[in-house]
Amino acid sequence: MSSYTRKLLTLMFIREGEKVLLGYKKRGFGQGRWNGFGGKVEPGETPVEAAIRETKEEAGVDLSVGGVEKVGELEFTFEGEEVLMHVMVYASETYQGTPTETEEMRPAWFPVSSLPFAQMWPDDSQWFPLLLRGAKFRGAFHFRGHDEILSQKLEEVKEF
Ligand code: 6OG
Repeated sequence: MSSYTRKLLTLMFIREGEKVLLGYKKRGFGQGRWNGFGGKVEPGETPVEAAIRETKEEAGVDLSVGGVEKVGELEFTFEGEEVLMHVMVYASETYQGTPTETEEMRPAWFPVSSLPFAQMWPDDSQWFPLLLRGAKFRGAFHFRGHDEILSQKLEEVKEF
């Protein structure tokens, strides 16, 4: 058994009617892919505070704690690597401000019926349908490199 160093991260999806706001990651981990907004939870922050801060930093929009809902928990591991990414997934149906390109992300709205899964992390096509129908979920994905899923678990949960 290998022991993992756990890293706590956040991932935020803003939804407006039949559209979802994604960001094209211009640099760093996941570069070249569309994803929600998020990053590491800093010491002294709750995960939801981190999720709101990261969304402001990366997309320039303001969210309120009351408008944010936790919808998922995902664990990612990578063959040969000792890090376990524990990602808290959030959704918000309200926001303030105009999504704006930043150094890290280029935001764009996508219709829920045509999300760019070919340019997203491969796990996303598994759990996005749950997110889109308002279900809550827990999942774990083990990767080889960044493109191949070696094993996975995914289950719907009633609440967190
Ligand atoms: P920074 O390095 O930008 O945080 N993340 C993933 N998101 C998806 N959809 N699938 C994955 O499969 C992911 N692994 C990490 C969590 C990294 C951001 O990327 C997310 C964070 O929001 C492996 O600070």
